[in-house]
Amino acid sequence: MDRLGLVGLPNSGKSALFNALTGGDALVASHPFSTTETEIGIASVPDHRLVALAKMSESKKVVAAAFEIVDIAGIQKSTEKGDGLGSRFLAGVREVDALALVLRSFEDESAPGETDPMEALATLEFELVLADAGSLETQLERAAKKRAAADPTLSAAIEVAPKALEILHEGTPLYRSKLTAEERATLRPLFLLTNKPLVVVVNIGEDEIDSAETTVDQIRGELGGAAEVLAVSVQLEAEAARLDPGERQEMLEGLGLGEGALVRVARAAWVILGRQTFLTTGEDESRAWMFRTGAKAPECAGVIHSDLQRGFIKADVIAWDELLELGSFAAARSKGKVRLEGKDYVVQDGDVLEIRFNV
Ligand SMILES: Nc1nc2c(ncn2[C@@H]2O[C@H](COP(=O)(O)OP(=O)(O)OP(=O)(O)O)[C@@H](O)[C@H]2O)c(=O)[nH]1
Ligand SMILES: [Mg+2]
Repeated sequence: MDRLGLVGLPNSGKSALFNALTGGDALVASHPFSTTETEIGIASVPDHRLVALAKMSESKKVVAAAFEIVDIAGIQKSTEKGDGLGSRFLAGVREVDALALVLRSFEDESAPGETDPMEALATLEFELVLADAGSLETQLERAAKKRAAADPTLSAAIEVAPKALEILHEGTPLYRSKLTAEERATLRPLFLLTNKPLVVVVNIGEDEIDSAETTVDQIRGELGGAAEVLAVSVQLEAEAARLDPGERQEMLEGLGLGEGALVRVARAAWVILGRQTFLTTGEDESRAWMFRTGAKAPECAGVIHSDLQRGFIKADVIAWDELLELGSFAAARSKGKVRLEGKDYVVQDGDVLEIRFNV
């Protein structure tokens, strides 16, 4: 399961976003550093394709795609007095798959904090770069001491590391740098924060919904293609998340918030992580599965179970909407609409699969 780590300045709305995404109950409070313990929750992502297929198959169980959300303490400017309580909490997001920077734009006098998203971005990037430079220096020293014992993935990473350190010393996050995709992949075992894919969530006030696109464009312009950027009215979404699904939909639509933050954040995360969805459906269970964009049928079978990858023979494949229109796998088969695909088939987003295997 992919993990998304929330990073932001104090009182930016990280815990409120955490609650909106996970339906959780993290402490949301108007004083800075209200979060002191790293909290992990599961965000189960609504998918209308899955709902329709489950209904078609009268499935007993429905399992949505999910990811883990990690909420940490607010990041403090290290130039300010004290050590910056939040900075050591960055360890809590070292091992996530992607970072979500929460930038506050909403105004609220009772909750002191930075409300200029561009300022917040600059501060956070500075702190992330500082943390990465420190971590990389330590790792390089350690590697120099025991060069002989180094394992090969790590030694490849250590070879690219000086170039990365130079970039960090210039104050540039690695996701903004000219490092190639390959170099970034090589560096992955070093768990650097700015080497992770990035989603930026601008937390807008209820009164800013109409002007949000301007702010989003500004951030996008600043970051170029380095991140997925979206605006979320976190407070409203957190309130909506407490309702049951029907009422939530009604509230979101009433406010013009469409599918809601969860679906939008999930989509942004999956774009930046290179993930797509395939589905399985039957009487027992309908389920959405995440797979690596570009993966072939056996790799996708392996997402379900390693036996299915090992013993992979063929996959029965049909697009979800086509299947829905035909009403069942049996009907689709009798009309010759189910394709029998082999091990070189590149699975598409929204494919429904039945794996034939033999172990
Ligand atoms: N008006 C408004 N208030 C918000 C919004 N999101 C969060 N808040 C308020 O801002 C305050 C801080 O929210 P939290 O979610 O606790 O912020 P945080 O980033 O987790 O803060 P720390 O854990 O202290 O770093 C709370 O009083 C929230 O009610 C929003 O979208 N609009
Ligand atoms: Mg918090």
